[in-house]
Amino acid sequence: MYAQMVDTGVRSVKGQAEMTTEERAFQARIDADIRIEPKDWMPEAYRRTLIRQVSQHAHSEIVGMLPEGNWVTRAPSLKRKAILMAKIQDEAGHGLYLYSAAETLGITRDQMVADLHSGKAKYSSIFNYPTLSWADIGAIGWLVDGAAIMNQIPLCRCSFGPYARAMVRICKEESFHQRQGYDIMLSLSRGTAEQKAMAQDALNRWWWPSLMMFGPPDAESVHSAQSAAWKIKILSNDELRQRFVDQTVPQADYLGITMPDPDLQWNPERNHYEFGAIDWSEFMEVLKGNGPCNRDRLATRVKAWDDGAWVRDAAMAHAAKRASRQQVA
Ligand code: BYC
Repeated sequence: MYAQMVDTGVRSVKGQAEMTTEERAFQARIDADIRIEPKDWMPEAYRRTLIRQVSQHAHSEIVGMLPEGNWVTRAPSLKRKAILMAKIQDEAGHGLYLYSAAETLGITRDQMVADLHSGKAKYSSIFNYPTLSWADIGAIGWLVDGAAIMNQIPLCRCSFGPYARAMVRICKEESFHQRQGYDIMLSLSRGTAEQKAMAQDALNRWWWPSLMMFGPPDAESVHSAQSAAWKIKILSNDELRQRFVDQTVPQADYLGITMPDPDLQWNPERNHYEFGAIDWSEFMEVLKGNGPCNRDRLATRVKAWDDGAWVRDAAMAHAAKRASRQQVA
């Protein structure tokens, strides 16, 4: 169902018999856990898959600043405001490392930005939901950064060197983000009845979209098989989602708030939490641009880019002037 609705891209895994000599040698390096570096030969589809994933990851970091930016001026204390600003700046940094990693694959930053602005390139579905209360900032740190870490720790071992190395620092910073979110949720859930209700309401709205962050079910994931063979993906969408649920449910219990899932239950035989059905039609709508905030997020990014044109022009003029002075000298 899902596969028919999206741009299919790379789907099946090439067998050894279909590979060229170069492709076989490349796959042997991957199988031996030898990192691929930008100047190494790589199949065109490997390059394209990485450009797609890394640039979309970078866009997610950049667009991800917007829902949180909405609360900087309304943070409940100076300390919370300083922490939130530091977190948002970290996200900008993550976007920049990731754009740089993608550039090593032969795409320009201007092209990546143009693809985001035209709607050709995706960013994480999660950032198309609104932040309605301060508790949402807690829920984003706890759940969204928690899901991001779950996905990104394995990426530190992915086959493409620049992406794997960028992930190491990003994961360290994300774990501070997750802790700050959980700390907000802890304060609210230890607070007044009204504050606890805010924490519960935020969990109710962010839980299911957080589970969708891991992507479609494995059986319907267009890119998974080839990305796993190339070790771009180390764990599958469903494996990561299950790990996230298993890690997060006890954290909700500790907060004294309840997951909005009547089917959630511990299965001692599987040693996992079973959870209810995810509404994949909602996910598809968000991917198609029809989430609650898609249009607003994109319009805000495009405006920021247009408003910043004079800064880019000034930097280019300055660089050109310096270069011509150096030539004269
Ligand atoms: N949202 O075959 P599949 C963060 C797309 S934010 C939107 O499974 P793949 C943070 C997918 O792109 C987290 N689109 O794909 C920042 C593909 O469409 P295209 C960002 C999604 O790539 C600030 C199609 O569905 N993290 O860190 O093998 C504050 C088929 O899916 C989503 C990353 O980007 C989605 N949720 O697997 C706080 C991690 N899911 O491209 C936190 C790196 C799927 O063919 N990315 N799609 O048009 C990945 O690990 C993988 O790309 C995914 C998807 C697991 C997301």
